[in-house]
Parts: sequence; C-alpha cells; structure tokens
Amino acid sequence: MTRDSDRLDLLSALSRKALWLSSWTIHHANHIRPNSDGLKVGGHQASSASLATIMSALYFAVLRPEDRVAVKPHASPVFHAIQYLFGRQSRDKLENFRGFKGAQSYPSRTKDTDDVDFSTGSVGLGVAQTLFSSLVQDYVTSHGWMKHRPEGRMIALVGDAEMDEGNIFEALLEGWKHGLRNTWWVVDYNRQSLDAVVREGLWEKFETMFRNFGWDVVIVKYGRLMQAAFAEAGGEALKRWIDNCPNQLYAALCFQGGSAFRKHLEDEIGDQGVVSQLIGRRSDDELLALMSNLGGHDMASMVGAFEAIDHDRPVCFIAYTIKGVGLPFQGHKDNHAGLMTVAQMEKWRSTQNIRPGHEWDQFEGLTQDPAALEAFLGEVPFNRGGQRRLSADVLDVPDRLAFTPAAVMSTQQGFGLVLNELARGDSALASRIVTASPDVTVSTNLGAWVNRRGLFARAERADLFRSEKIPSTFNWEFSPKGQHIELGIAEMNLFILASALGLSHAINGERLLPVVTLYDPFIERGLDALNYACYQDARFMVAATPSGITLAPEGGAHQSIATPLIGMAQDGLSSFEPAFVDELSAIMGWGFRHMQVEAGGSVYLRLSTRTVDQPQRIMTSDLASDIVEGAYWLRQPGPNAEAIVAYTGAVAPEAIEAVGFIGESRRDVGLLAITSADRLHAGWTAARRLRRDRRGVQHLSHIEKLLAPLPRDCGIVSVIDGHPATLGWLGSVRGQRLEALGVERFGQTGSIGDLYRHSGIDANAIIDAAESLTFGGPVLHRKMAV
Ligand SMILES: Cc1ncc(C[n+]2csc(CCOP(=O)(O)OP(=O)(O)O)c2C)c(N)n1
Ligand SMILES: [Mg+2]
Repeated sequence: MTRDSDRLDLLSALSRKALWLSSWTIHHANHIRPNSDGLKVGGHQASSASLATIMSALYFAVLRPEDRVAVKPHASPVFHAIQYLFGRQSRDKLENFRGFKGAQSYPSRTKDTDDVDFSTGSVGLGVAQTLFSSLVQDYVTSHGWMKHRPEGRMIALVGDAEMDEGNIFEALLEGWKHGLRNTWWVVDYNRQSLDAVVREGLWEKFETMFRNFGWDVVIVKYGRLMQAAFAEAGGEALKRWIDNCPNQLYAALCFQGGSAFRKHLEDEIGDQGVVSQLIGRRSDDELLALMSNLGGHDMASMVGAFEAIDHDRPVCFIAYTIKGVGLPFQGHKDNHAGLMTVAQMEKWRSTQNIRPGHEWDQFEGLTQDPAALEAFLGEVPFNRGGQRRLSADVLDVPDRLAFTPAAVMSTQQGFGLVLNELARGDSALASRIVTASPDVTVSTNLGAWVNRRGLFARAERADLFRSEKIPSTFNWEFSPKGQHIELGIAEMNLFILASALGLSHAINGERLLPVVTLYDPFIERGLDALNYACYQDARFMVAATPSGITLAPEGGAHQSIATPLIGMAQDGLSSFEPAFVDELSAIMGWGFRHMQVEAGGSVYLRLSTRTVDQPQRIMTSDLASDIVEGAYWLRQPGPNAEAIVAYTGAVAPEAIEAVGFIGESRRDVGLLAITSADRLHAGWTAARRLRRDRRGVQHLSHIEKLLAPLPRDCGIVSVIDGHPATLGWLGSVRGQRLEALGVERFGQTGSIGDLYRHSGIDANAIIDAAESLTFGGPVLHRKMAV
C-alpha cells in the first residue's frame, strides 16, 4: 500500500468507528441506561450518520488547531464520538448523553467539556457565526494583534434544509460587503429535512447564489466507487440515470436496498449489453455500496476536496450524502428522529464485528493494526496546538467613566458622551472597544465615537464627501485601524457579530469589548441571535435606543413594549434602564468590568431620547453601587409611609411630579428609582434560594433591604414605559399591595404627554393609583393642559 492509501484506509476505519460510537451513544441513552422518566431521550442517528465521513475527514485529517467549527446540532453525537477517540471526551459523559450533566444533545460551548468551538441548536445561527468569527479574526489581524498565530478557517457543517434559514442569507450579504475570507461551509446535501425530502435542483440554486457572493463552490457528488464504475463500459448510462433520478426515489431506493436499485436500473437503463453487465457484475450488497457511495460518504473524495483548496476565499462545499447512511433506515423520509430498535442494533453490531461488552472499546471491530491507529490518532494535526480555548487579560476600567454634563439630557445622549470621552483618551479600554450598528450608528449617538475612532475595513477607503470638501458632521473614513463596524440593517447580523466579537478572547486570545446599538423594538427582530450569543457566553454591551412609547411621534411599530421583560428573562444578560446620565455612566463602568470576569455576562442598556432634568449630585460609591444593584431611594420614605412610587427610566419626571402631589395628602411618601428590575429580581431570587439552601443564613437582597423600613400596609405604585409586569412582582417582596402601571397595547402617534395619558403612565395615572391604594381624602391632581 502507498502512504496515501494507508492514510485513507485508517481514516475510513476511524470514520466507521465514529459512526458506530455515535449510534451506540444514542442507542445506549435510549435502551440501556434507564431514564428516570421512563421516556426515550431521543437523538438523531440518521442526521449524525449523514456527516460521519465528512466530519472524520475534517477532524482526523484536514483541521488545524487554529480552525474553528460550528457542528450542525444533530451531528452532536458524531462530534462527541470523535472527541472520545481523541481522548477528549469521557465514556461516562457519552453513556449519559442527553442526561443530566451528560454530553449535550447539541454541541454546547458552556456545558460540554470536550472543547466545542461554537454552540449550535437553533439552526442557521452557528453557520452565520463562522462567517462573523472570520470577520472578527480579520479585525484582530488588521489591528496587529495576531502575534504570529496562524489564521484559522471558520467552518460550518450545514444541513441542506438549514439553508432555508433567512439569517444565513443576511450573513452572506454582509460577508460579501466585508471581503469575507477563511470561511468554509460544508452543506450536508442529503436532500432530507425533518418532515420530508427537499426540492429538486436545490444545489443549482445554492451554487449560483454562492458564486454570486464571490464564494468558491465545490460540488462533491460522486465517490471513488462511482467514478470507477462510470469509467467502465456502460458507466455513462449509469451516471446519467443517477443524475436524473429524483431525490425522493433515490432516497427510497437507498432505504429499500440493492435489489430495489437493481430492479429500477434494469427496467430503466438495462440494455442486455454493457450496462446490464455493469449492473449484473455486482451483488445486491455491492450494488447498494456503489449507489450509496456519494461524494459525502467517500473519504478520498472529501479529503481530496478539502485539501485542494489553496486560497483564502470563502468556499461552499456541497457534499452529496444519504441521511442515515449505513443504518437500517437510511434514506427513509421519516428517519429524522428515528431510533434503531434493539433488534436492528444487534444485527448492525454483528456486521460491525463489535462484541457485546466491548461497544466502547476504541478500536473494537476494526481490522487495522491498533498500533497504527494509535500512532495515527497521536499525530492528528487538529490536536497539535494544546489548549484550544484561549484567554486574555482583564483590562482596567476606571471607577468613573467621564462625560460632559448638561442640565437637561437624554440617556441616549449620555451614552454618546461617555463613548466620546473614552474615544478622546488613549486608554487600553478604549482601544479594545469595538462598536457596531445596523445602519443606525448616527441615530443612536455613536457618531462622535466614530468620528474619533473611524470605521473598520481591511483596506483604506476615504470619505469622498470629505475629500470633495462637502461639509458633513460625520467622518466616514475606513481603515484597518478603525473601531466601528458598519453593518446593514439586519439585526440578526448585529447580534451574531456581537457573539463573534464577544468570544474573541476565547477564539483569538485577544479581548474585544463590543458595544452595539440598535433601536429597542428591533431587539425582537434579532432575538434568537441575541439569545444564541448569550447561550454561548459571548460578552457584549447592547445599547437599545430609543425605546417605548416615549418615542411618541414615530408610532406604534417603532415603540417597544415587551423588551424590559426580555431583558429580565434573558439569561446571561444584565439589563438596565437608567433615567439619568450619571446612573448610565456608573452602569457602563460596571458593565465593562462585568463583560470581562469569569462569572460575568453581557449588558443591555434600554435608553431613551427623552431629555430630562439631570439631578445635581455627587456620585458616591454607595450610590453607584446601589444603581448597579438595581435601585435607590430618590426620595427616602418616612417611617409611616402610606405609599411609595417605584419608577424605571424615562417616566422619571412623571413619577417625581406625582410624588409631589401625593405627598400633599399622604404621609412619608417615598420615590424609588429602579435602574435594573432584572438585577433586583435576580438578587431577590438568589437570596431566597440561599436562605432555603443554607438555613440560618440571614442574607437579604438589595430590594428586601430597601423595602424593609416600609410599613406592611404601605401601597406601591410602579410605573415604566414598558410592560407593567416588569415591576409587578415588587409587591410580593414584603406582601404589599401594588398597582403596576405600564404599557400593554401598541402605541399611537402623538406627543409624549398624549401617549403617557393614553396608556395610563402619566402623573395623574400614578396619583390615581396611589389614591386607590391608600385611605384618606382625594389626592390633589395635576391640572391638565387644555
Ligand atoms: C430555528 C430552528 N427551527 C427548527 C428546528 C427543528 N429542526 C431541527 S433539524 C430540522 C431539519 C434539519 O434538516 P437538515 O438541515 O437538512 O439536516 P438533516 O436532518 O438532514 O441532517 C428542523 C426543522 C431547529 N432546530 N431550529
Ligand atoms: Mg438534510
């Protein structure tokens, strides 16, 4: 044997092993390890089988330590099997696949222990993540931070039906704009989705689309067995038949087996001559092996296709495969969640020469010399780099982030001022901030930052307005040192980019601090990507502005209602809605620290364009810490308080005014400024859990301490320009009656006054609520303008 054929032989053996182990993992979880619910835990034997050869080619031969892979969710068992063969995954975790703390159903960066590069699950997102990670790598390279590390290829294993996800197309366009490099997408073209068989000719659509965006396209359709058969007499006719066979029929015949193929081939192309002889020379098993030797199942073809790439342009490989190849339900359209029965597994086990009790043995059933396999595995290039997950130093963040104060300002303005001040300086912190915005850079107040720090592109690009001496407030020059990434409107792209930037410390070993902006209502447009970014523990800051019905004249379609609840419910994201700019600056300072620490996370700032009178006060460290914890008394309640108002964000002026009126006839009224319902609530939950788990511990949460001095019958009116449930839980902290004001219906156009009145979050609505919660005569109301 030549060295090449030795290598292919070992690779094919390992690929068979990966297929066995992945199927056995799923089988074990369903049939052998008892599940306490008595239910099957599932798994995707067919989807995994589809990719076993391709993934083996990549991991055992093609990948380098610097390459990163997003494995499509249902190929998780193959990924874990390969890591098991590398000694990076434990048998226990595999035996506990889909169990508590076992190997994860879908590859997870945070929960799996075998070095998953990118989490996947919601299809489409991992694919786009590779594209943006490649752009981030370019960013790090252009800023001179690669430190002689070789550039990696960002690789996604993509399902053909997964390609329906719109976010992939959105990403493609963005990649084209930024001159994407070093990205490979490998489409598992098994022509099956979850429900059915995909449309005919889809590959042609993919091919033209990718070429349109400047990608190289490599179609791997026929394996070596097929190619050899095509070269035989009559081979041309066989090839033509394969090319013309509808996807459904091909899949059905793969399921039925060699004799079904023979019947169709003889009926449709048999010629009693060379073609019939070509078919007749093969047994049923051999015929099935030939017909299922599509490119994606042929090691030589896949390794050859990958290794032939000699450029850094993005490449789409369309690899023909059969879903469930090699398993009893291969090709069956219902196979997506299909599991082998115990009897089927027993039969398959014997064909694989696996002895009972030896299912997990590394080389069981392989005929190759174990020493050769061992040596081969020890030399795999993918494993030569040591620790795959990199880290980066924590950057210093000053205690106070400065800004130029003004008597009347909005939080959105304040956000721009804080960044402007950072941009003016030369701190390490500022050098690692990267901003991005989906076509709303200027309208979210990033303009001043961009003027100072410039836009990023790998090649210089002048601002022609500037060179033509046309006055413009904004300098729109691109350079490799720029720190703002201009994006098109698609919010999904924004959050996937944030996810890629926010993992740079782990992927490139270089910390970046992404600050991204968008209009608050459009968080919902990018929500799955935001969730995905948080799920894989990317670290970023989102400034979402403007928000709520405070955006009055823009009308209902631009007014966010649910986002405060999203902010509270989103794991991995600490949400804030400050009313004043000094609060915002304290929160941003904390945020930049929080984004860098192990147990930290990402930060969401819900901001507003409403200008409000700013408090003239000194930001003490106690006040700053209360703001970050989520609340402080803007007006301390007295010992006999009958009512308090708890407000969040832009409605501060209404709350302040209402408290003035309520105080005329009710005793000791307090005003609670809530800067983060999210942090307050999380602190409260954590304290209760701690007290339950460790009896005797007296720990009180921030909100419990703040409300402790209030009499039990003191009413609470809460108010927010957002869904009232955000603050509605406050009454439960100490069992107080509460009326929650907020917005529950799509807004109208109008003035802020019109809309606050319409939604019942104006001063009089607050006064009404306080009145209904307290005893005593009527409370003086604010006179309405006529
Ligand atoms: C956003 C999203 N929608 C739906 C699903 C459920 N789902 C999982 S796999 C799948 C079909 C996948 O088909 P394909 O991408 O061709 O992969 P294959 O199973 O053929 O390997 C669907 C609909 C999901 N995981 N994510
Ligand atoms: Mg498919």
